[in-house]
Amino acid sequence: MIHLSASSLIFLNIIFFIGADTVFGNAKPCSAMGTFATTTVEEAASPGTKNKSSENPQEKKKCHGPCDFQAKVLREEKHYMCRNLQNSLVEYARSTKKMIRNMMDDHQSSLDYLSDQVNELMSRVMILNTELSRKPIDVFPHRAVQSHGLDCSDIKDTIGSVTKTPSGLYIIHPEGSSYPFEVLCEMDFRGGGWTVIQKRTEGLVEFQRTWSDYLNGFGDLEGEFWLGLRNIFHIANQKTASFMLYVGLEAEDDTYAYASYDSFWLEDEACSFKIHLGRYSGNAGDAFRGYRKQDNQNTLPFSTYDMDNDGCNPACSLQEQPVKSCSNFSEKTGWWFSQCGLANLNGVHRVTRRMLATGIRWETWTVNDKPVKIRSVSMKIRRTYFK
Ligand SMILES: [Ca+2]
Repeated sequence: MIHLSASSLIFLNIIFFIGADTVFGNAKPCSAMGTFATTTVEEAASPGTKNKSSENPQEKKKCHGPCDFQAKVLREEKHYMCRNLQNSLVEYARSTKKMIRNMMDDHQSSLDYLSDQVNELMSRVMILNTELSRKPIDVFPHRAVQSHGLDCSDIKDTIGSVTKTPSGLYIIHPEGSSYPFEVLCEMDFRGGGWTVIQKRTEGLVEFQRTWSDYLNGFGDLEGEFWLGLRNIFHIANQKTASFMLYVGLEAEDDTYAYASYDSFWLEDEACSFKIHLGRYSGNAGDAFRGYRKQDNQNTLPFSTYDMDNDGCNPACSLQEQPVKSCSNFSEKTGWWFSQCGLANLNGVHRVTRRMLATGIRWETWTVNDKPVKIRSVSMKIRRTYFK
């Protein structure tokens, strides 16, 4: 601001000096000014012409006598104008200096004010820090968390009717649940309102987990996760709604397939969350039921390596070896194993440099009679609307 003003002033000064120079030029001795009142404007504006005119012998003759006097008057006029100009310049410089000084003073007082404000804020932060370090437990008192709805479908139907509900994390509190919890809602996929209960992508989250982990859930809702049997139970078993399950599968070669079940619910914890699936539709095949009776996982309880509820009791023969625990046989992952069945979306996700040696299984999705290598998977549920 100051720099701009100063440069403007310098520019003004230059203009002023040019103007002053023009004044001096016009006031050169023996110009036509004053002597010949009838001289044209052009002559007055051109000193060269004027000098020529004054050398004209005829005009010199006319100038006889008063010419010296005229020159004297003009000199005095010039000196007078010079003095005036000098005074004006001095006055101008003085006022410019004063203006700049005032501006600098204004800026300094603004800086002082801001500095005071910063100091005050710093001292407040110090006080708050001191208070926080004194009371580490009472800072965030326990209070009820406000939920957005009963589940993602409910959020879409209620909040979504008023404002746009983007896909992302929401807090839900399903009927029958004693606590609210966070879920990932997909609001753009197939009409929206999907609560994601399982997701696998890069294989960064370990799925070789205990019963307790599968019960309560694990992973990162913004990455890979298992929502937890209790949470899934609370959502899918609400009295006022029925849910459908959608299994989305992506293969190593970027192809996509899905399996959808028009009814999905779980029995309670005492019954080890036995799975119940309705009618299948899709293009990945019904791996939950498989082809043979012993493959069928529908109505089977959930098993982990430390909680064996599978269909191999006491043992099955798989790949010509006796298998007592399908979870152990599946590298300690948890699923609704039958004997052991054709599906395990919680299988170990393994990507080597060239080969995708994945343990994620959905063996009804085949190419050339071989199961497709699955790179990523998600399981999501949505309210079923009866029309
Ligand atoms: Ca067993």
